Amino acid sequence: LVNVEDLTICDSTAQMITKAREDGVELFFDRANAMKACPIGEKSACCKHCSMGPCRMNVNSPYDRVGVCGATVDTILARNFGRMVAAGTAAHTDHGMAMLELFRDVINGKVKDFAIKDPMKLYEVATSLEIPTEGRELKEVAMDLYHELERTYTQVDGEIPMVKRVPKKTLELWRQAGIVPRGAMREIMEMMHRTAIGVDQDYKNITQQISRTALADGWGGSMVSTDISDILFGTPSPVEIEVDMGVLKEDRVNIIVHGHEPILLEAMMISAADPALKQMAVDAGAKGINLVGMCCSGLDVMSRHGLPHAGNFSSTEAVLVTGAVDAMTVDIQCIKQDLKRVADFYDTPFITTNYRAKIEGALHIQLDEHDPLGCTEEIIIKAISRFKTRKKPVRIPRKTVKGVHGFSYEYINYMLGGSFRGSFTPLNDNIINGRIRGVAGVVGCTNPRSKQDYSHVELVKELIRNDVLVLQTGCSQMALAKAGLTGPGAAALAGPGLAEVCETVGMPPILGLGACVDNSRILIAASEMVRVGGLGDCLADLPAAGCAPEWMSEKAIAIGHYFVASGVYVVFGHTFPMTKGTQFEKYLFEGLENEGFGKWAFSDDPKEMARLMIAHIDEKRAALGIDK
Ligand code: NFS
Repeated sequence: LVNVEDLTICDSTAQMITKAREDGVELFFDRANAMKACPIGEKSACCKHCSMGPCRMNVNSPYDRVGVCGATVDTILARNFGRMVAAGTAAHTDHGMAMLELFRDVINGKVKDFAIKDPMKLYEVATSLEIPTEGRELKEVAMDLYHELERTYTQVDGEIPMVKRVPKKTLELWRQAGIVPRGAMREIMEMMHRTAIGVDQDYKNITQQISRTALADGWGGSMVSTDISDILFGTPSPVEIEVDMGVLKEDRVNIIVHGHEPILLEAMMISAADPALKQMAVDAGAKGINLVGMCCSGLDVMSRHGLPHAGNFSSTEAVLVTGAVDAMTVDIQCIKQDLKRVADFYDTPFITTNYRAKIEGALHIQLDEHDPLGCTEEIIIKAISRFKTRKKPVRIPRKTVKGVHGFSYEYINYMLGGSFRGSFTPLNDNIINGRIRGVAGVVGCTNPRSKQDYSHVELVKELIRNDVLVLQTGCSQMALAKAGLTGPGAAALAGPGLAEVCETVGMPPILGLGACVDNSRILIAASEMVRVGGLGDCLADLPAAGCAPEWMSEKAIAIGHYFVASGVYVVFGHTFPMTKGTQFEKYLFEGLENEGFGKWAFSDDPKEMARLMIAHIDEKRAALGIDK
């Protein structure tokens, strides 16, 4: 077995890995080490899209053979990459579509347990899409907005609505390149078609559709999801939050909500506040109901309501090992099948709630958005009864850390501009005068094949030390939160310029924006930096870079590519689905930039990732004539 210190820097997770080993429960860390990655698949050099294969290329000499049909390594790599982007885009857009359907049914009165919580945001989004708002009823504007946003998914020709927010020059480039998304369903369908046997066999042509599909995620499904969630549940603003496994309480009914759509956790919050259920918990001998989020669901809701968060993707099995979880309930995405087995071992009810994501053997209680509380009340009752009959000893790691999260684009605008008029001008000014060197997005998953949280934390520390302002989402944000770097105290680790700006504006150098779909907030912030002026006239001109140092999900590849297609330099860590020395690699890592887009890069060392990102930021500064 691998030493626990080599698996994670999260102390709570380390304690639980050790306990699981003592208890004889296998966690994914140990499976990842026992199951070596396939050396060909790891480089994405095999094709299994028909039954003439599977065909395997030689990763050390990629051009010494072709597949049975004649497919070259470049075709195979591009196909595989395209299908990852299609899957990732499908995940975010399906999530966004579920939010949009909920929005429609809230407007037409079919859903009564939720309401429009942020009408101001509704008007802002409508205005950004040129929907008239003057003197109109909220409901009317909302219905128009629904129909407009539905085009994001169902439109077969034309341009998706959110491209109205894209800086003009960036949009012109997309139009010339033929990559403005028509509608997400069409792009995903075409991506799947073009990567089937005997269709598109020109890696550059495949990449064109990869870009169009990915943009339908970033400027489509993900952005719709963020905006509608804000409208329905409130736009986040900074809130102090407690994170890490110590947020579980031995004397309370602990319920973990894990997944991605905010509906489940929002409904759980309503039910957990129900006096009858609270009384039931007290009658069972508990001090109360303790609702805790994990992964992106948790990030979504903690940013809006200050709910505690227990940890990121690599800790979802580990948290069950505490024995303190009285129910774990999940919806969609990043839910390991193994959670069911681990939950069983610790007598924790494990409940799926979304028909899209059932798990063999797990109890399924469908969350019907027309009666969401029916589902969530049942979950809480199950948790209370488990609390009453807890059999196994409970061992909760003591650690909790406080930090500030919930930096929506709207709040950043307000924070920078002061209370009278929001503006990004101070950010641009501080970039131009060099106090802030540039902006980096550090996002994405954790992966049991790399030391949990380590690269996220080391990379972000290095970036802020070099005066780079860091925006965060997803499991990365939680890595930094657990490391205690999401409070104002982190300014002590920032370079002198960034520290000075942080002090003046009263902001931390690391801004947590929320869940993975909220990477769309980064796109909007970047577009605003272009609009404000002084930093070039398209997204590719900005001194900015992105990184997902420990990624694992296809969703991360879709996100990475929509940033690249938008003009951003993106570094991925730990591994990359690519064969070295191929034309496709050269195209993604260099060629796209020559065509005016961003580009991909890879490194598995956080210091090197930071160096690459800073070098890119400096290059952009030089091109803007603001280097000093
Ligand atoms: Ni993003 Fe969220 Fe985490 Fe990765 Fe999974 S929870 S959507 S995919 S693992 S950051």
